Amino acid sequence: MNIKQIVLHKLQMQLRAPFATSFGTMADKEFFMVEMVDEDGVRGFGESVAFASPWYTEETVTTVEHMMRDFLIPLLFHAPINHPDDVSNRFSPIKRNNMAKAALEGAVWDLFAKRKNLPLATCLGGGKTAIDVGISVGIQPTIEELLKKIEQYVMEGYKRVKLKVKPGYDLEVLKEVRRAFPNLPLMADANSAYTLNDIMHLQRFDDFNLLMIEQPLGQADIMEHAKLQKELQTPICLDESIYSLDDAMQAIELGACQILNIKVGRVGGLTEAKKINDYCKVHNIPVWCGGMLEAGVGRAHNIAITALDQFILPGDTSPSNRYWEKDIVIPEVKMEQGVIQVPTTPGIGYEIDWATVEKYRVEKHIFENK
Ligand code: OSB
Ligand code: MG
Repeated sequence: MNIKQIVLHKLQMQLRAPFATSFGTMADKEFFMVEMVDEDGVRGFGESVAFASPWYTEETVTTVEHMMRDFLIPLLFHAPINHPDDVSNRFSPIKRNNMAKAALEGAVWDLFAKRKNLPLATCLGGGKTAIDVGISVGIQPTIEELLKKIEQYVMEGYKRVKLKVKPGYDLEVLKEVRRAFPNLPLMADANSAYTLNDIMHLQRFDDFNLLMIEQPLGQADIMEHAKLQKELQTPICLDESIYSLDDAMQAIELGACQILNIKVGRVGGLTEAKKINDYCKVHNIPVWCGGMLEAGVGRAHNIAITALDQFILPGDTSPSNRYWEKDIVIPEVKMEQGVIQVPTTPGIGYEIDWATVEKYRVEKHIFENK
């Protein structure tokens, strides 16, 4: 493949409802949709998942733009690409900045799959025809409102509910939710809101039969999670701590987690996500696909990677209408009876809704490979 042109479409979209976590509330999302054109006019699409501010990882929309423009796009233009797996090697002189890398690498994967006339999931080695869907529920103003929301989500068919928790919004909330929904597959995500001083407090989470507790401790930590896991019955799942296969290997070897949340952006792309999938399969570690409140293109990439068989647990990839009034892909991502069908058409399997892209677009940057 010879990449001839890359267009970065910066979009600003409002969430249908604000999303609150242990470190703040998001009401809208600003991000780049990457459009990539090769010498035959085939087009691939990617999405950068970084937020406007660096509260989840160090990346932001602005750092992603800087990295793509000044370092990563020139590397892609430098020489033809034989296979999407080559992109991560090409990018390896640039340290981290995984979400910027993943946005471009995702577009290369889509382009590659379209050239092969195959679904992206198939190219990645994913054999599932449908994926199980969970939902991540932000922190709510009251427990009553939370219970009402969960009731609605259960009726809509979601197969697993994840609650955002933080000190002061945890045990009481879990107790009430468990009381109302004794058999619901339930988990908690702390986004690093606790420390090792909270061991006794976190042990009380064991009373609620949770599938797992996600990222209770420091966003870069592995050691302390290993210490904590020894004191908990509830499996720990790592999110923020895992940037690469190397991190996953360390965490698993040290016993820092029993489950992994794989986010394609956080680990630097689909190739790295696939490597983590393969390693976890050998080591019997179930994985699932996390979310970054993606628009349709990022959502489609998540669906494709979730088609791999080690993605055993329902993920956070919910349908378009959970987030957006109008998504940027046609058709929108739909859930029926708790599953999303894996597309069978080439590439990401969704078309771009250009009218909607133009409606939300605030900037457009064109890069030509001359
Ligand atoms: O920790 O998984 C997380 C959203 C923003 C930042 C971090 C996280 C989340 C979610 C929601 O939990 C995932 C989604 O629905 O896309
Ligand atoms: Mg998380």
